[in-house]
Amino acid sequence: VMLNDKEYELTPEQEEMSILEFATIQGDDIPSLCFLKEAGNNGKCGVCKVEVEKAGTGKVKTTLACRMKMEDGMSIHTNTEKTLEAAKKAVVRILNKHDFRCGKCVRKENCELLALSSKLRVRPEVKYSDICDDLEANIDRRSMGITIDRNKCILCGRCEAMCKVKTSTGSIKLQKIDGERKIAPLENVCFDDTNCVLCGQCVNACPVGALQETSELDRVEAALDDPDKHVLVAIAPSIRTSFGELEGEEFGVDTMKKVYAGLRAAGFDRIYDINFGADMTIMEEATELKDRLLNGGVLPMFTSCCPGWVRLLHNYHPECLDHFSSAKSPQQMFGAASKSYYPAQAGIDPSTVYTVTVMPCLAKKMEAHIPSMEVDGQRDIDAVITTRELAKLFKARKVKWRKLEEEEPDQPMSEFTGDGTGFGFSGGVMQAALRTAKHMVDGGDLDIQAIEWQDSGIPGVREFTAELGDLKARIGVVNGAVHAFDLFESGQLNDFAFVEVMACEGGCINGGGQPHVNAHTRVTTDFVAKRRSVLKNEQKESGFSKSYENKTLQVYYNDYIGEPASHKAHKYLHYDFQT
Ligand code: HC0
Ligand code: SF4
Ligand code: SF4
Repeated sequence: VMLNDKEYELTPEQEEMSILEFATIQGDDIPSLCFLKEAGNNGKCGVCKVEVEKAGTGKVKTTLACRMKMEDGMSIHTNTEKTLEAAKKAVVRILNKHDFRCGKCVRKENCELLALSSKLRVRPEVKYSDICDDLEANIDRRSMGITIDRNKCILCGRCEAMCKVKTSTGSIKLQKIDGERKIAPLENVCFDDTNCVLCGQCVNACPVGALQETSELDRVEAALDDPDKHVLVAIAPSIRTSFGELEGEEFGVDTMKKVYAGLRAAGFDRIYDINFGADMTIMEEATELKDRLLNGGVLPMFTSCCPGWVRLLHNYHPECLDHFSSAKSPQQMFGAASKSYYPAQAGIDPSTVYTVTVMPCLAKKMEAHIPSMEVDGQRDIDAVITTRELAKLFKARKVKWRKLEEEEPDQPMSEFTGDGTGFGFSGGVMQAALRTAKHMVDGGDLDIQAIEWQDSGIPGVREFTAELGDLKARIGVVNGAVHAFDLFESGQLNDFAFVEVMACEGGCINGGGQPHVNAHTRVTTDFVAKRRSVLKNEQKESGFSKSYENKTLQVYYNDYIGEPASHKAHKYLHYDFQT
């Protein structure tokens, strides 16, 4: 085939591709706003016009690049006067219905519509205030996790497609509401009252500022400005590997120590790391697994640290709630310790402590809001901001990324192991829990590098057989919400002893609060693998250290909690996920 007068030989795989996808892989930037390969979305925006001459026809046709498949002998031109005019026209049509005031928009740094409008040098012909006099009526702020601003929505369908493909819940849809096509949660009720898992993958798919997290930045800023509050912050395992993307770094840069420095510069009183909480979760979860295996408890045990997965099970399989580990997630365990152990050590009044987490996740906002996630009247967590919100906080507080030097976090709640770090990617929680469980059962060591994962035959589910004492346990790792349904449909659920589920494909490194990756880069770069490599590297640098080796955590148990699963541990570190 010829693409812009350059010749290419099509591989069998490329013969199945659309012109748009093929050209994108060759580095050609055909403009488009609705194309999202991984969700199979295309054909809605009308921007990607190209000129094509099929072999032997002698006729040049203008067509949508996303809708036509590659064919031997084709000649394609993506950059002609005609295609440019068609793209401009289509973009102006979209801009005419779009609130094109970018200055205050959450996506101004990386909006795909703004980038394309600048590239094509087009502007709307209509003033948005002439067609809409009540902006607020178009904003849906009901959900704890997701806010919809329909003034920005371009009806590209990417969110709907992403939700369907990645979760199969179909929780967000283009629907006729009051005679107009609008994007909304199913039946236009609040997301939190639907089967939506609040994973936020729809938000990640949005090319503009129409879908966003429900922000808690105002509350965090108010706490920082309140002299009577002692404000703690802790970052999730997967913030260190993605935050740089928002400050102009490449994918896969480890920014952990600069993030600590930035948080200190932003005015937080204490800087901690949720990886410590991850080690806490492992101590409790492994103890519970051992107990269930040896004493005939409910199996398989399910991980309970991903609130997207927790919602999914509540909504679709409430009969299985007793499979959840009762261990709180690292976020909530850390929070409970920050309101009990920390004030006791520091000699301060727990009611003055305000605990903020930085999470790659929208469901974590919901988890922190669960009314009973508190101990002795102290909320475990007071506010949750996403990776993206952290970048906005740094801007608001005039923290200059380029000027930051690496700094260390505060102690005692920041020592962590390689196992804690692994929580950020799919499979990491499982490996960590099994290593500690094995140590507890037979004193042995599980070499996580030597684990040979097998394809279970169930889509998106990996497995291996772990040996714990005399027991052989079938272990499953479910990579993405949609595959949790595959596991249930397989009829094999009860053959497993322990199952990890992360709602987002790849785990939290690809969570719904992470930096946006545009549709083009999603085709050309395996950004999830690059983010994962940072965490794997940290694990290696730690010597693959294990949760039960965390010295500070041992002190916490010795001085404060007693044993894992003790009465006190249950009070602070466990939760009844069946409620
Ligand atoms: Fe995750 Fe977590 S690993 S869910 O992805 O378990 O959000 O990064 O913080 O809590 O540790 C998210 C990430 C966390 C928690 C941890 C777990
Ligand atoms: Fe679907 Fe997840 Fe978005 Fe809910 S948060 S609408 S489940 S993609
Ligand atoms: Fe949140 Fe991580 Fe679960 Fe995604 S995988 S919903 S980011 S906890």
